[in-house]
Amino acid sequence: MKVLVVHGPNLNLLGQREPEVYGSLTLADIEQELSDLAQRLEVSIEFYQSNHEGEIVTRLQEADQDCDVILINPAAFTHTSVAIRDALAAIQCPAIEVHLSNIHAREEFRQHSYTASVSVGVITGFGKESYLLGLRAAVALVQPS
Ligand code: CA2
Repeated sequence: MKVLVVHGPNLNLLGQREPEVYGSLTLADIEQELSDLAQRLEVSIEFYQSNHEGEIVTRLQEADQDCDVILINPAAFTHTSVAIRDALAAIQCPAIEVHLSNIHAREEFRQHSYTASVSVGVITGFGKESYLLGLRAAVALVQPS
């Protein structure tokens, strides 16, 4: 079983600015924790980060061929991207949406997600734990006990 983790724009800056909102861990720190958990759960995991909407659309289309489940933090594209929504809707591979912050407790423009309704579910507001819970949810989805 293979999980693809997709990080949207500016998440490569994690840990460098706005630690009060997004925590002080870097993206590499979060990926290390996800890799450790994936090893314990005996699943393979791959990471992809892009600041470009079209590149994310292309990677999602490719994921349909090489992955079983997607964990995605579309970042700002959550609130703007019909293209990423359409890509998630077009592929067979299920997706779980995650956010570090609680998007429903923030500015009004962050409270709507274009991608939530084409995802299996959304985990938002638990910092790095959103990703770790998302990975557990992804494994449970594909390998129900
Ligand atoms: O809470 C989340 O995970 C978000 O997806 C993060 C996005 C934001 O646009 C969403 O509304 C919620 C922002 C990711 C970029 O994070 C930064 C990290 C360091 C410095 C500046 C931005």
